[in-house]
Amino acid sequence: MASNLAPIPELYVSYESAQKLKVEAGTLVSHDLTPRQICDLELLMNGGFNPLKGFLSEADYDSVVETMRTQDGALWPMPITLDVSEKFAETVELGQDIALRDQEGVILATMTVTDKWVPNKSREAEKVFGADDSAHPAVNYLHNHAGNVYLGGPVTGIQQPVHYDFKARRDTPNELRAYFRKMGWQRIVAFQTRNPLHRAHQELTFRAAREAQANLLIHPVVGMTKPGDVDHFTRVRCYEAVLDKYPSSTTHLSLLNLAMRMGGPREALWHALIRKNHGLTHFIVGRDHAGPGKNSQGEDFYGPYDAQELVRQHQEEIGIEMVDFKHMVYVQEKAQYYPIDEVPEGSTVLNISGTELRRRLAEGLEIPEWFSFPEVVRELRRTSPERSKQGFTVFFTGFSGSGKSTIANALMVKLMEMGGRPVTLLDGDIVRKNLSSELGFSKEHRDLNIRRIGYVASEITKNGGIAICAPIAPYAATRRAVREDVENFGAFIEVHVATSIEECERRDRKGLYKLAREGKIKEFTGISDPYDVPESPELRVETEGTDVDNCAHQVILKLEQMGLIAG
Ligand code: PPS
Repeated sequence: MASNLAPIPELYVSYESAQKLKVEAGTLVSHDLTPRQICDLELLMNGGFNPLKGFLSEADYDSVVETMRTQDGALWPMPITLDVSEKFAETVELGQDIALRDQEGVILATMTVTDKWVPNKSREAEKVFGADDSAHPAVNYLHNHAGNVYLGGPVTGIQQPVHYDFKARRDTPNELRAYFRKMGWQRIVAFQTRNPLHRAHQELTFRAAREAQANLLIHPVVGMTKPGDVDHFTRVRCYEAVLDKYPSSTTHLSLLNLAMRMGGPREALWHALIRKNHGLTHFIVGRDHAGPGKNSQGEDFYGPYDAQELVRQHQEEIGIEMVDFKHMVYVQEKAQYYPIDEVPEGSTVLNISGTELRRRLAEGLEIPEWFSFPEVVRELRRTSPERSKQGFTVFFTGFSGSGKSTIANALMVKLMEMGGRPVTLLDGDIVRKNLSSELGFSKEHRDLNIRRIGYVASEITKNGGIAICAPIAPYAATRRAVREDVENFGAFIEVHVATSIEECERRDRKGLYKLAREGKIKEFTGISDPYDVPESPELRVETEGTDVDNCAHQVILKLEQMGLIAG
């Protein structure tokens, strides 16, 4: 299969029209795009999502969810939707143009709203991602981050989102097509990745290029990947570090600002379509492509080769050839990588999983040269120092009067005695005095309060400090959101201070329970407002019959066990 490298349609208007539109759009209702929507919009505008002309209409959305095709029959497995809040949706009428802006308020596009509807998110989760299970990152996004109303309609592109990093390595589909034309490349195989390249990947990409007799495009995703992945800055430095291991006349590195959904088979198909739009003729699909990890029962969401199966069924229609690969493993006796099904009998197979790699980085252990390149390991160690040097957050949750603050204080003193990292205590009362003085105790205000705490804690964690938080934090979904914020940068240790409501009320240190019973304080947690008991916190401490010192010591032991403080 040789490529057709003619330019593909974009949604941008001319430079002159864009200048005019920018001024005219000043009067339009504005939607501030989320980071994921910015990624989607960029690929809509530059033709990466060709043939889509905008965010999906309701009919196209239904059709894509149910059949993986738009209404007019075009293969499109992933719903590209503009989710907004109910409040914003009320300000928009059908037929109205709205301005789509980035997070700094810069206008990127306008959209004529042709459709507005409340989606059935559970159906979307079941059909697109295979299960309505929030352990799936995209399902979690759908239920806990995405707005409840979808807007659909054609998009008029004004300008690309601004990127300040790695500018020279970012290419639109038409820029890549032009590059391939210039180089005279006819057959080009794409390698999609969200991980640093280790030796197995290099071997796999070499083999793929050889098998397909094609040039190689390393095409990593730098938009949004799976929560917990190595950040794209580090990864791109890693890719650059190994680029000279490839022949420069046949290999190119280009960054793709895609927001992945980790949708396995459907996602693989989507990736193939995106690569076709970028002028590729071949596409590598390995084991567990775009896999989301385990479901809430601890099982895989998809079979390891489901993605290959689905792409195989549609490759002809898309016009891209799949290069499928089995899992690559290192064979010690041969000092070489082999696909797992081609390993010579009786030989010793070595493999380091992603989890094992993270453990070795976290504990400062050796990472052998057969596994990765020293240049890559050096970059990874710069970003992820061993655990006992990283920041982390201890997040206490429990009823008012459960003893959170007292234990948190004791823990702070113990950690300060050990030294090494700055410690900050974000106690419920202190936060409400300083960060959240205008907030009350409605669900909305509590969520805001906890998200603020989470934001500060994640910044502290990122910068190598220890954040100790001690709010009530009654809602599981909000605690999870904070966990996600923090885990981008370091460990999150949820400690449930499991004092019963009866005991808290009996102690009633601040006299608040009495007032709550008398109805003088409304929405009081445990009395007239709910508390979701943490299902699987890192630690649960019982305060009845255990003194404060001992409770704080249990946290210290947990931290030691997790490698966060040197033993
Ligand atoms: S939340 O839900 O996490 O935002 O609450 P938090 O900020 O931790 O609450 C801090 C203290 O506010 C006092 N207080 C109440 N608690 C619960 N419900 C109601 N309605 C309420 N009104 C005031 C309470 O003493 C909390 O203090 P702690 O430190 O938990 O005892």
